[in-house]
Amino acid sequence: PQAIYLHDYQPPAYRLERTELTFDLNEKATRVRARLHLQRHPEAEAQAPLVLWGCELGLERIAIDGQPLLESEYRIEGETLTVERVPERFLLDTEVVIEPAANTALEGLYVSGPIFCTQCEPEGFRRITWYPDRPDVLAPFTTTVIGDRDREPVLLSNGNPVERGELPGNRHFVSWQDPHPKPAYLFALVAGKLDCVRDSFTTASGREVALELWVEEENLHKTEWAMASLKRAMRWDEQSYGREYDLDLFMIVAVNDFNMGAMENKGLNIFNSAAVLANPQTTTDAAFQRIEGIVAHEYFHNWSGNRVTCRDWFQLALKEGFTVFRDQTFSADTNSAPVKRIEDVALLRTLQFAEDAGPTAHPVRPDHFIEISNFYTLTIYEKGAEIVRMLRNLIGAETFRRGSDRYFERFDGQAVRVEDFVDVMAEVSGLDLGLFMRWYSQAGTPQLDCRGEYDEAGQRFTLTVRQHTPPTPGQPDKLPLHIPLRMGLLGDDGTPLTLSVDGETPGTDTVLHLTEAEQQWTFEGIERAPVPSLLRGFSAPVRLDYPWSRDELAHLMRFDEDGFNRWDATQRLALTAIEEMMTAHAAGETMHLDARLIDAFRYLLNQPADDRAVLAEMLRLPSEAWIAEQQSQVDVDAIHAARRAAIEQLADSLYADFERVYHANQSTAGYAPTPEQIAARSLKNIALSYLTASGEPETLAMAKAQFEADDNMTDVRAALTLLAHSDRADLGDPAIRAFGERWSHDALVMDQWFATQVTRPQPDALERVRFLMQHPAFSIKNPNRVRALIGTFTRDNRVNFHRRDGAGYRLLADVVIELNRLNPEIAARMIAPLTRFRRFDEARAALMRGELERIRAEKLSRNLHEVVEKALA
Ligand code: B3K
Ligand code: ZN
Repeated sequence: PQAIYLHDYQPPAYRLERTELTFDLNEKATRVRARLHLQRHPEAEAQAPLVLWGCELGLERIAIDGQPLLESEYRIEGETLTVERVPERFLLDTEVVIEPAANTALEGLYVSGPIFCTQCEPEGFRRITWYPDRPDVLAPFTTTVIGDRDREPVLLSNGNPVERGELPGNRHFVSWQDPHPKPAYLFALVAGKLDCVRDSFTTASGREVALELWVEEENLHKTEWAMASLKRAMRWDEQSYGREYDLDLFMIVAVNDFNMGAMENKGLNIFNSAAVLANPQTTTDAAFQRIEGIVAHEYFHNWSGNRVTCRDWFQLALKEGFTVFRDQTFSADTNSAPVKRIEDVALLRTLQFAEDAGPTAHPVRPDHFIEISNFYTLTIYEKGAEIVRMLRNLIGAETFRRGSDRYFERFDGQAVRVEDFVDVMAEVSGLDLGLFMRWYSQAGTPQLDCRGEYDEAGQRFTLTVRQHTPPTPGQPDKLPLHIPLRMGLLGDDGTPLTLSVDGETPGTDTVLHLTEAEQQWTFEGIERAPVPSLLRGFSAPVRLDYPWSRDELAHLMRFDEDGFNRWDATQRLALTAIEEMMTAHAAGETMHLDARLIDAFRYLLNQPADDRAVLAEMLRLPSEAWIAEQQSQVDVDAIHAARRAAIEQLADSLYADFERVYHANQSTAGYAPTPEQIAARSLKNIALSYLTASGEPETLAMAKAQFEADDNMTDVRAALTLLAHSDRADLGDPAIRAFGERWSHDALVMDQWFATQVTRPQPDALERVRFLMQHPAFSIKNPNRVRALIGTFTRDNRVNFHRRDGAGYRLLADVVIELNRLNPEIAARMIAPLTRFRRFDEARAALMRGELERIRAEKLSRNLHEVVEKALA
């Protein structure tokens, strides 16, 4: 396979005036007729050939202006079809036959159970028909869908329905018209037996929009939350970005087999059922919030992605980074803002930092790829969102809003580049963002080394900051970046100190602009040695080092004005304590938890409960993944043992406090996924997890009672996890059995059942995974099942995945080899943990490498080929 380079970009030679499609649906043989009204671009050469893309299409007919083409008049090579000579303006008419039922890759047109659906981003449309399948070719679409009246009573596509009718042979059709020109990746079709929940939304300018949520009948009781979330998102986008919806109809469809969370097709969003269906009995608080965020994300794409789209796939972060930033802000406004930030940063710092440090590291705007599907990554999405956040912080929220207004206005209906977005922001703010652009081209996580020096005689504090970005594949040398460092100084009594940096209005909080490899700032008039609070709100996606003492961290934990940094100080304090225990573990000594961490937790547990949501986060010890990120060579066993011992010692020392918090946060009202209730449940369940870690037998009885009370899935799942992960099989096994029997009819709940079992820390977890792969509720063809069982195991059960005998690696390789044939996109995602072998000891690295070699010996899909070659390079 050949790499494609950004610098090879050529504008399209032919424009599309109109696309007319007709689908005659059949699982085994769907006939697709495409009438493409094409016109040569005024700037293209008269001789320019017409190039179309196609993949696994049975071509039955191809004609230009009614004249069938002879075989000598066109050429098919790989995925392209070229016609050397075409008129300046013409109608290309093709007919192909495709087989949706055989499509296990879930790209293009496929069947999910009895439902026909599509996934076209990024390059799935070429599996439907021959087409200029690139995001910079836009056209209005008319789509006629023909189906069986009984099997496919519902026939949907983008835009508005304009005609429907009956046909012979118990068939019927619906024609759809989408007036907004769009690239093919935003095309969608859905057909099948679906039920509809209807609502409506009145836009700010008073237009009525019909809202439709289409689901299979058994899911009708799980639609309320997504519909409510959609309406909140529509209102928020009007208020926060001045963006109104632009069609009379907005539809969401839930399907069970889907590679990603959802897809923003124009007017017809298609969702993975896991990312849209919710009900208190079946869905945890975390899932409720995730659904709200994804519904909003896809809706927001209507402007950031659809009305203004990407010129080419290298610009993917233009729409994804911006849209993630938009959904993050929406969720922060709707729920606990500091907790949302904490969750987003925790995800970024563990998984995205790991990606940035591994063999598949790439810039937020990559400059080449073999398979673009491999680039729907945390780097593009999450780091992409951090870049937009930095921009807003650099120029201020109001100026940013003026910039986004101008961006949407200027580029409406166009396919643009990252520069277009950043240039508008530079224009409205007058700030030079030239250096800032490096964030898009340089891969890797910058490291900030900060040092403070207090000069008592001069009453000044000097902060020295060095920045450096480690090499990544293909980028050995890095340049300094423009990094906003938000900070403040705390006095020894906890009061925020006034900062006078030259030229600025004094305040207790400031943003330093790092632009050089090393810089220094001096703060005058500081009467006693301060404690610096750095990188407030996580103002840039960097690793930050500062030699805080533990007492200073405890000080920040108590007094920092910035909620995020109070949490971060607690994490750092816990991290140092756990690392000390890991050293003891390695030396074969007893692991003692630093009393200062216990004191800090005691303090937290006895604070007035003004922000329970943040408190719950502060009580969560750093994850195994984040601890691993600190190590030059990851010692999975020591991490697990030390973290576990820390939890147990906190539980023993603070039992009464946890018990009080557990009881004080019991819900009295009926379940609602409100921020207040979510915070209380979160706090209660973290307290319960500490209680059970104490080993006191009555604590598992409390978990059992909570499980049996069966009030809502958040509490049930939390209790089930504690029972199932305990050493008390007499309590765990019956709970697992009861849960499995109760929910065997609900695949999304069974995914939680799988996930709970495969995260068991006990050494039988891997055998449990193999066993559950044979369970009737599991199917390797369904991405949700694969993620729940295999993805959860390899990501969240590190001690068992990294078993010394290599059985975990073998298991993952077996799965990847099978997925390579069925669903290359998912295969290339699942393999990620194996590609990180360089982070582990020699014996483990050799075993992981061995499995990669075994995979490499297969006939690999383009997706897997790209990842495996990078890993072994
Ligand atoms: N834009 C889609 C991505 C789908 C790509 C799958 N290969 C989902 C989203 O970011 O909204
Ligand atoms: Zn998106």
